[in-house]
Amino acid sequence: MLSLRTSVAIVGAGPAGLMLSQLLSRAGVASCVLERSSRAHVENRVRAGVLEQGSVDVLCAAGVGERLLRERLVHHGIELRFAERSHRIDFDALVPGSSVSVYGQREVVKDLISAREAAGAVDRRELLFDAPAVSIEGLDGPTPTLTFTVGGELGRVEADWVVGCDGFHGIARRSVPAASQQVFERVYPFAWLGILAKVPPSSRELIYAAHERGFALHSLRSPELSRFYLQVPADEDLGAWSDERIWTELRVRLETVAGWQLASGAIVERGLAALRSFVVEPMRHGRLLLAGDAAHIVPATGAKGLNLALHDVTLASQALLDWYGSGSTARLDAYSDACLHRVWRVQQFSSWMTSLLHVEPGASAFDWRVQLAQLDYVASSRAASTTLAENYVGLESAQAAAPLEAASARTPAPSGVARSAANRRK
Ligand code: FAS
Ligand code: PHB
Repeated sequence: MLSLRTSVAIVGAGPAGLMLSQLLSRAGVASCVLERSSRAHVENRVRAGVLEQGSVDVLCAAGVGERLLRERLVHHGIELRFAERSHRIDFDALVPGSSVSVYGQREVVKDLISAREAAGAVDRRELLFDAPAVSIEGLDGPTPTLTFTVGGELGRVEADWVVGCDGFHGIARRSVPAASQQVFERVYPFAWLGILAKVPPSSRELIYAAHERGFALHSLRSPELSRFYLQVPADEDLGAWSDERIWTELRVRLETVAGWQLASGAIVERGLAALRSFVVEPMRHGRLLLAGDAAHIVPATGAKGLNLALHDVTLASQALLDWYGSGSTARLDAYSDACLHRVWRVQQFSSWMTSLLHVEPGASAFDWRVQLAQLDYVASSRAASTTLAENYVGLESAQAAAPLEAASARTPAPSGVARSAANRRK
């Protein structure tokens, strides 16, 4: 039996778990990360691609921003494509000073693992791969304990705190009695077929295309690598999609404006991803905090999953560092509500963007016309475009770009409304 003792035991070495261990380590608080998969598997998982400025800022502040700042692609807009038209959502015009960064999630993970390794975490068994956590006990007491397996051996970690960063299929959320949790879920009646292709992008910015046959997304990773997604039925068989069929369908859904052509190339990775909205409340139980996909899933349409995960662990690290520093539990007590406030904002945006761009199975001709009318409104109304832009770049980034007090000074709330609301509360 391998016995370890640490301050914070972290389940999962995805971006959330790795980032949390990096933030704690830089502040002198020890952690132990247990990861069920191999390092190679974790480093090669192709997933998210878009970082909000707030995420870039926290990665830089955590000392893992050097390659990110060197290799990222800064984007100042996205394109909506529908009804044989293209409309650019211009972040600079709508949310002055805002942008997003295209930088693959697996690059973020590689940077974080490199930083943890350089700090000696792997040598000191503070980051263990091929080490699945199998149980979590004692969450209501001062010393929760994890058991795990590594190299065919059983191990246990004693800690002050456990943070479940083990994703949607992890054990942390399931270690809490169901009666103590409330689950909110929507499974969408379609999925995404995603490919990574060795072909220069055919567009400088991301193209979100709404088409009667289904949604398509042209994203990218570098000047040589493009990322694409196709809406497919929820129970689709990946084997039914040859390379040729994938490129043909991408062309049908993306080549809808005069003069624009899609370049194709070798597909180096492909996969199916279900689309789901999921939230578990609360995100804390005694000495267990939940963070990232372990607590919430958003449909990838809004490019938010990774950004939400990094936001959660930033709050978790601040809360834990307060406790270790002064014994204060204020941020720990507020952790769940603080995370959930942003989680639900992002849930609303991601589900709205998903319904805006995808075709529900069985949708009627009327439904499609209504959807086109909404797309046309978003494309032509400054207010609607601004709503999309400020949520897409991330509200903190939007507020950082235009401080709220400046905005409210320009448009003071009508006193009548404020008064009547106050009256209603009496
Ligand atoms: P993760 O799921 O990334 O990491 C959890 C880790 O915990 C994994 O490494 C897992 O192996 C480990 N683990 C699980 N159980 C364990 C146990 N018992 N013991 C030890 N370790 C355990 N988001 C976007 O913004 N854009 C996208 O395009 C996008 N595409 C996606 C495609 C797919 C197929 C999936 C599944 C998700 C996608 N996401 C996307 C969302 C994704 O990026 C997540 O939001 C992000 O990975 C969240 O990070 P973590 O919370 O760290 O969870
Ligand atoms: C990606 O590049 O993987 C990506 C980009 C934007 C999204 C979803 C995925 O909305």
